[in-house]
Amino acid sequence: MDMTRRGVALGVAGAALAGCAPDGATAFAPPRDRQFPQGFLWGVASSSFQIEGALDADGRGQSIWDVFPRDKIHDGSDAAIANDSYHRYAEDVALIAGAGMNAYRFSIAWPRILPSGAGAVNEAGLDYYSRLIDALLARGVAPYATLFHWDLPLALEGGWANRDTALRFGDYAQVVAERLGDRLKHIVVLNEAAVHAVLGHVYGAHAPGLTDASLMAGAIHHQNLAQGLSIQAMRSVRNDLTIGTTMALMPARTAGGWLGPLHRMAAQGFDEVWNRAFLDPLFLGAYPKIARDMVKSVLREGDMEIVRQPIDFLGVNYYAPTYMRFDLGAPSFLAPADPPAGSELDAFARHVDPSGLHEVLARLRHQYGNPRVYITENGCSDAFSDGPAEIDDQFRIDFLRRHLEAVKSAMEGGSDIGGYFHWTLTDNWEWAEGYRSKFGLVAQDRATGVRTPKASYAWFGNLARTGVLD
Ligand code: GCO
Repeated sequence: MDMTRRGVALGVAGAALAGCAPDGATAFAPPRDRQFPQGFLWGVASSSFQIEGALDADGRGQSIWDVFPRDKIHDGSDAAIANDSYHRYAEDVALIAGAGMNAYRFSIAWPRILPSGAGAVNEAGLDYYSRLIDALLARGVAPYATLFHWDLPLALEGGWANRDTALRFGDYAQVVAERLGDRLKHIVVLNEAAVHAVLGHVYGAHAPGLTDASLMAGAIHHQNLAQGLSIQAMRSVRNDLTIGTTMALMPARTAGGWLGPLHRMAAQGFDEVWNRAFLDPLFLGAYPKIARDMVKSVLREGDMEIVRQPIDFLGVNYYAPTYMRFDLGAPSFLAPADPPAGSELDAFARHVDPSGLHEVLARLRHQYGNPRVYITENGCSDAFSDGPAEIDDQFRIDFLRRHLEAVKSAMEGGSDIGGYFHWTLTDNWEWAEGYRSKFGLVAQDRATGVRTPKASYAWFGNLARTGVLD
């Protein structure tokens, strides 16, 4: 089973067996017109560890991903060079601007700014992002910087299990706001805290590679707390920042069958921990029941006021729905299920289902006060291969078109959606999948680093320039 993206069974939802969860895909109305509004953001997203390389350059400290065992990476690779974007960022910017995109979501590596996670600021690390930001602005591309895309400084003892990490994150965010905020106006605080918490701490499939379900409490709550503290810290030094955060939102569905009601309860348990453990504290100021029971050991008085910060936008990362089933033999009776027979599958064997994106967007509208939303990631991989990329990637164009129809339809239904960032610009190092998974609009020759646009690059560029979904 692919543990990087598939719905995973959580050993955490013993109390999940109550209530009902939404079940199954719901069709959405096709968009009435195919013109996106003026000013809509069209961009690509990336993350520091997946593209930068240059792990030893200019005083960068180690991150938890630097020491993640290579035998847990499917192709045994590492990210020592990746896209070498640390040195070749000007090529990335030229590709982005050359396609007519007006925004770029990248992430800042915390260990480049604060090599020990706290304390002394590394000027050379700041300079790199300063150069990148200047290069983007010079080409009319708005920088959107994620503060934490999983490359936690290794020096922070205990990682997210330790409450102190949340405080240090607040300090780091303040440094970024103070030192880059004159030109960097858009901040994405966290990337997919759920993925980091579950795959990194329960399944060990991602760094820090731990397999201890009791760590979920800290991994969830201390990331939420860090988010709140960092927003407060950044607002205390600048009042002109647009601040949001990004979540991996997945509709939780069931496999059906005669155990249907029990399966639906399993799906609800998953939903509470994966989606609502992050949405509810931020927008509603409280954890849902199962997540609350889980985090109570680390929750302190006053925390929820810090966690519930007004944000300017929510970033939605969407790839696929998840399927869950009740299983007496599984931890807390919760196990992943396969998508229904006959479902169209992506390279990760996940259900290709734009209706799931529409469902997520409708949920935000109905249950969370219709926040301003940017789609901060969406995309699909070429078929897994250690060979070259698929340059004539018609399947990707088709995937994008259908998911953007879901976005436009949600907008016509009243969702406040301001932009779409495709994951990703250039094929890069896909965590536990290594280089065999390729999500880019642009291919990269790994031996030379030379970038070659795929067919989808031209298609997306046309969309970015015209705003018309052909
Ligand atoms: C994630 C990360 C990205 C991935 C992308 C494709 O969501 O896992 O944000 O780093 O590379 O999602 O799986």
